[in-house]
Amino acid sequence: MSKVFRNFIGGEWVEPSTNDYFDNVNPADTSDKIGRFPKSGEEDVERAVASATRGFEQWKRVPAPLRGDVLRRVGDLLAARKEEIATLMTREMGKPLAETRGDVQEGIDTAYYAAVEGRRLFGHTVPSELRSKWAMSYRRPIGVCGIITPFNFPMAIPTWKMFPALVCGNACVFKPAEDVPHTGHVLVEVMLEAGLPPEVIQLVHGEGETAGAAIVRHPQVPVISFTGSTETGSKVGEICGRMHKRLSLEMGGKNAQIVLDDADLELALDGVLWGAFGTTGQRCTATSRLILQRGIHDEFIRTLVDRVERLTMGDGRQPGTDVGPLIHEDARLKVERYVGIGQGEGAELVAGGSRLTSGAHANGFFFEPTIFTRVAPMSRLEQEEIFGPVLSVIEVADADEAFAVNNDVKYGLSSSLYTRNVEVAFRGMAELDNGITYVNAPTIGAEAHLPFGGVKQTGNGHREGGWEVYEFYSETKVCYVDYSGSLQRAQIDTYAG
Ligand code: UN1
Repeated sequence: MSKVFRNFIGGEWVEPSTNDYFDNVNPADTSDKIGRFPKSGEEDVERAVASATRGFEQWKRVPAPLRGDVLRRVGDLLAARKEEIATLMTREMGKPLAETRGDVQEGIDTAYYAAVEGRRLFGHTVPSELRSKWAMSYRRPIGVCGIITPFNFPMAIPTWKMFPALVCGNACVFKPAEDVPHTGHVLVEVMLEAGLPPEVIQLVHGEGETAGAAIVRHPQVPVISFTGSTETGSKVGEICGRMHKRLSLEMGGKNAQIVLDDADLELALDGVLWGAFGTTGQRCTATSRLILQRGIHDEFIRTLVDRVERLTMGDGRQPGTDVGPLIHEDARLKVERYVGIGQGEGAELVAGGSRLTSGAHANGFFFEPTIFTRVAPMSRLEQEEIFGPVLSVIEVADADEAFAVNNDVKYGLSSSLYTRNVEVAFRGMAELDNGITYVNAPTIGAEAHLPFGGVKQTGNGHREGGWEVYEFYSETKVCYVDYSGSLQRAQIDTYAG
């Protein structure tokens, strides 16, 4: 019998109103059942929001530096439990231990940044155009924030959203992806142990279409932050638009690594292996296109294929595993479908292309790291997000053509440019249409203290991480204090003696 987990609603661990549960399984071995988690319904969300509203009334009055202190303790507790959390995360999500340790570290970094931000939350004091008048702005909390997160970064992404929201004085209703509820459970445990008042955080497990949708639609949840597919993001956006909610969307990518003839090829090779096949390609920032300049194309592909064939796939908890499984069978079917689409479009399959189904791979959702060359710009393989270990190679004549190919997709999260030419590097930074550009580093690996997000269909203009996210989770209030003792009319009396 696997363990039965609960929601955290109204300050206590409770069963779902539906009395319905789902199984959380290890994607590397589906016979390994981790636990049963609540399939929550509308009523659970209703209770969570009512409780979070009470929590908000209390929490918004706690001075921001003290709110920050709670987050510092969260960081300390995550650091103390890092290895344990990384292990349970690999078990439910599949990526190798080195990566899940990194994921927890991103949460720790985010906590410590948030702790310090509690002592800043800067507003502005500016001169008034009138005499004896003071003008200033400061940041106020907003209310209950609905936090809906994906499976690929079970710790980092929830912390990117919740920690700034909390330091700003908001309460959170958190629905982690149904593939990674265990990490979500432990995160909430840690937040409570650190001293967060119980009603400030609510954990509602369940499916996007039911629990997630109920949070998005709830009139007492004025802020929604969602990371997931562009398709679901559009649905969330429609509802939030109609209800005038504040919404942060972080969605798809079709990120490219560009390698020019003058690049350090060994460095570029290490970069693309990590960028394309790290997290089994299941990152919004994953390298799914490799744009190679003609002069180095053939040699680069030869070495790349050789290196890819030596990657070890398996259980991420085993030492020596380079690449873990996909998250579930639907993800694997999608990858398979795109392999078929690529072949149908005339691209050349030069590595991988198949599921692994025998021996140690028999019970997991494994799919070989896959490379297509001769991929035509504007083909479906080149344009659409696959979210798996599939790399499409496009050959170009020069840097200008590489930039054009990079930009000719509907997404715009990250890009990477390998060159030793400083002029071309700076031109790339200016011309590549992405929220993040790396020079001589892969498309993955954003740091928690810088703004994270993309242009075009990747997002809706907001950023997570860094200093910018604090603007999303707070409302700017402006105060004017007139101590002149007489009526002064702005724009009219400005120049009056
Ligand atoms: C994501 O894939 O949604 O930059 C987040 C990176 C990580 C975060 C990825 N720090 O690859």
